[in-house]
Amino acid sequence: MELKNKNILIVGLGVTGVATARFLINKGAFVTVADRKKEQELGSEELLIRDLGIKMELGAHRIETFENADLIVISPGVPHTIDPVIKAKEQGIPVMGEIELASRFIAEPIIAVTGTNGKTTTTTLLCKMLEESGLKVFVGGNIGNPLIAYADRREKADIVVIEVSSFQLDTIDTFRANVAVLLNITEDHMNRYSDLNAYAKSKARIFENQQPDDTAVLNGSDPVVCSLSKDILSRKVFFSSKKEKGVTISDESIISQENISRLLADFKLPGKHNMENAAAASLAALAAGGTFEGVGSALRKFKGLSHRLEHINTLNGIDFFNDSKATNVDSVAKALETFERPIVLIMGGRNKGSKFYALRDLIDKHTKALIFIGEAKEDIMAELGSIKHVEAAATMEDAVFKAYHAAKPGDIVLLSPACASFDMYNNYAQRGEDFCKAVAKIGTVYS
Ligand code: UMA
Repeated sequence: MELKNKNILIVGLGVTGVATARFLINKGAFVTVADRKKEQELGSEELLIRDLGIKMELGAHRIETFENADLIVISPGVPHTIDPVIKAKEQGIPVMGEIELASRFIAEPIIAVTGTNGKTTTTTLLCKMLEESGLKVFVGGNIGNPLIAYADRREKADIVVIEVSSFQLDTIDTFRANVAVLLNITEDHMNRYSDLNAYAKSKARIFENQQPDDTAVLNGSDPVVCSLSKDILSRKVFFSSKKEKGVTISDESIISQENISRLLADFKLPGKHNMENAAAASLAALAAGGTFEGVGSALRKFKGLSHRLEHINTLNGIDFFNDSKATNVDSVAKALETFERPIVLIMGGRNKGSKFYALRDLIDKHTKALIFIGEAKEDIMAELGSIKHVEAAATMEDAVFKAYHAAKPGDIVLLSPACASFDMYNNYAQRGEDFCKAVAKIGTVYS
């Protein structure tokens, strides 16, 4: 693909836009970056790229700029359905996402992981398994490190592992994953997709360009994933998890049933969902050339990631868990199912168009009190308020103190919001850190 002297428009100036701009400049393109934010709303990191000789168009998007480009590269957070993009496509101007562009410049095998929940845990674990097998790995994508940064790099890895979101899959064309993993599909991002079917179709695009010698790793316990598997051309391997039976696999072309059970016996993170993530990562790693020993070693060492059912402290016999990454209903359901003890649940934030009532039965069974935070307070209250002791909190600290008073020794206080964090924080990590800070304060006030 020739980029030299081409007029290329990048839409969105976040981490993807910055990395794409650097890549394109290195390829000799004339680059313009458009972002609907004003200059004063952008960070210094973003504005630095101006020094590379890049044109910036900030504030509202101008249709002429889109129509005058030779190619448009859009960031994942920019819907491919916005007016200027549609108009440019009508004029025959090619539009692609950064994953598509990057993949055209990558010769190494690619393993891609998608799903509604568990992507980052699985991607990280998979990377560790391959590293423990002696391979040099690049890990990136939706995890926070754009794939285009790898395409731009001189030093190459043996294998590329990426987390991909539905947003990124919406703008692929020829992108091919040698091993593709689909963990699960439940409702999420309903403020961007018309319904679950549209969202699921976007996720299934991870298999779109696979060939018969590629591998698809699929969750056989997930009905939506199973319904999408008919059209996949590559070798399909399903993993299924049952609480009593552990994980079973559909065929032994990658590893025997006995050996996968032996491997997973060494994995200690709580919850059925984590066992599914571990099974998916093991199958993908082995399909991509990882060794049995390497996979086993990573499974034994893996301690889990921050903000995902992370145990923070035990105070007065009450265990505090930070699950700030749980931004949709299904991930909260998985968190609730993990514990046998009574839970005081802190939830809320910015509503992503979720159906909170889907949590009614689980909340009824597992929780003793609910504390609501953020913008979505009223929405959640309307759907769940009648079933439990409920309180609204003004801040995270207020929520954590209220939760502490509602709990008894032996109970669990769980932050698992079912909402995005953007009403109160820059991201879920900042929200999780605020929760930890409030837990630490309880420690000092009541110790
Ligand atoms: N913007 C426009 N016009 C629009 C819409 C947005 O100009 O119509 C601008 C915004 O003003 C903003 C920029 O686009 O300045 C943001 O672009 P972006 O949201 O794509 O931000 P990046 O920093 O490039 O982050 C993206 C992913 N963000 C999203 O998908 C929303 C990051 O995933 C990802 O880590 C990063 O690329 C590297 O690949 C985040 C995420 O929340 C973590 N992902 C979702 C999830 O995991 O659920 C999918």
